[in-house]
Amino acid sequence: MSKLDHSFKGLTCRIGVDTGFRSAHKTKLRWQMLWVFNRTGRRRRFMSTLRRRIMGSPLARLTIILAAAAALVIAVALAAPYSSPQAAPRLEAGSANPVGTPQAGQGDGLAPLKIKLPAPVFVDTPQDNRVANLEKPLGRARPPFLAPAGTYNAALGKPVCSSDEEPIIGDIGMITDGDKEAVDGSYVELGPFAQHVTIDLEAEHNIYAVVVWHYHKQPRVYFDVAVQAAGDPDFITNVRTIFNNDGDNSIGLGVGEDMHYTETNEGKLIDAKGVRGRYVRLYSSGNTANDLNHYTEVEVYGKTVGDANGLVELRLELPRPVFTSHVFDFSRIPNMEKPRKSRRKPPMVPVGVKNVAAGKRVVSTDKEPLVGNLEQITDAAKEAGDNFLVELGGGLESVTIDLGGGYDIYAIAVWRDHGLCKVYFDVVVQVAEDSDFTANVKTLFNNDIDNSAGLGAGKDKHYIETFEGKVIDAKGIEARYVRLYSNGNSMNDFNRYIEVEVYGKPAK
Ligand SMILES: [Ca+2]
Ligand SMILES: [Ca+2]
Ligand SMILES: [Ca+2]
Ligand SMILES: [Ca+2]
Repeated sequence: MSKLDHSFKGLTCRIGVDTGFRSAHKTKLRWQMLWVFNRTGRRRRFMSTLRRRIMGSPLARLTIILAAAAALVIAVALAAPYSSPQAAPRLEAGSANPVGTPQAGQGDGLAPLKIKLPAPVFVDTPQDNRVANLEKPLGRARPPFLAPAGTYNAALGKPVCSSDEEPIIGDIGMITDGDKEAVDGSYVELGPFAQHVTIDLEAEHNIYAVVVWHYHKQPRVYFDVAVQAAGDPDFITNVRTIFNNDGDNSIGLGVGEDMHYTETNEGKLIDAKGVRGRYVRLYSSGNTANDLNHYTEVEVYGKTVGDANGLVELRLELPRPVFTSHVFDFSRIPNMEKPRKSRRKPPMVPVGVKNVAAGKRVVSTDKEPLVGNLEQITDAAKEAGDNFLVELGGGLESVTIDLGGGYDIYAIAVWRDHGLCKVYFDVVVQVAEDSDFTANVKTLFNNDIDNSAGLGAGKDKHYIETFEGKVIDAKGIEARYVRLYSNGNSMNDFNRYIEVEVYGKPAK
């Protein structure tokens, strides 16, 4: 099996978590954490009473130790599975509201964050509760966290750097790759003692929450966890600390007053209260199991702050990535786009730009598609798979979308066939004022380098289909009709579409 095949398998086998039987696991895991927490607290109080008695009566030491052993056995046995949280030890202040809930007076427009949780992993490792200032587990699911509508995970696929540039296990990019399962191959291991990682959101955001999963395969506690946001990569301007449990200021960011907490599949959700920043840095220095530092995933929920021109990053809803082991020598195709390691940087668009192609009428040079029907090109479904495909005949074919009126168009996103790794030929995208493409015709993209389609020789590059689609920057051009051409692909002569989106605003 090639290395590529192996990584494909690794990625695909993790898709589709969170199925039914796991909800019982979650309940059991929560219950177990709370029970262990309560039990440890009782034992701690008992032991301190015991010590006082031993100090007062040294001659009775042996008797007391024997009695203590018996009492401990009884105490453990009495800590019944459903012992109530009220019976818990003293460490409850401060953890009563571990989830940052919305501040009163933020008004309408709040919505619960949709945080997709990884599968809980059950390992019978007892939780180490000797950690000072440890947050009490909730014993139930974390309540929803409300944030302004339209808040999204701005960290997904964004670049990360680290104080340890050569991790012991994994690579730094895994911190924002969307995979948060507690399995080998899904976490990064950084060197010992204090280390930090910095995520570049690539634009200023109002940050409402940071969710971090260090390593949730065991109920560990990480030390000196601190999270900061800043306007610059060196953390000099506008630095804000949004979490800090470094109680003795050993990492030097100030004495942290937040509590230690135990890793779970829910991750740690930190209320960032809308703080503004482009860079988010996370510190830690070892954990209850070892001196090393781990990250499985970090999510930063926020919204972009418009730039000086009031522009924001275009937000696309991406379909699920699907990988195939189809092997093709793309170096044989001329003028190929260089594959990107990180996700594509989206174009900047005015606030309020929407997909104006959704549900709009589509016509084609091939009136009877081989697979599917033309409406599916604008039906908003864009997952990979036969049910979502429209396949047109062989050779040069085009589809035309009528937006139903004039729009200022800022971007066009095209998913042809991202379930298979292939390259389409003679991809041309045009817009026009009329359906015959005679008035105000503008070519926005053209990779027909030999002008075989007759629309002029194009200079744009060939690209491989992926779940990210192809996004073409249209810079606010006014038009009513959008036409897309293609002429077969690297596998066969047919022309496929899964979805086309046109981002715009009604023209004034
Ligand atoms: Ca990850
Ligand atoms: Ca410390
Ligand atoms: Ca051509
Ligand atoms: Ca579709």
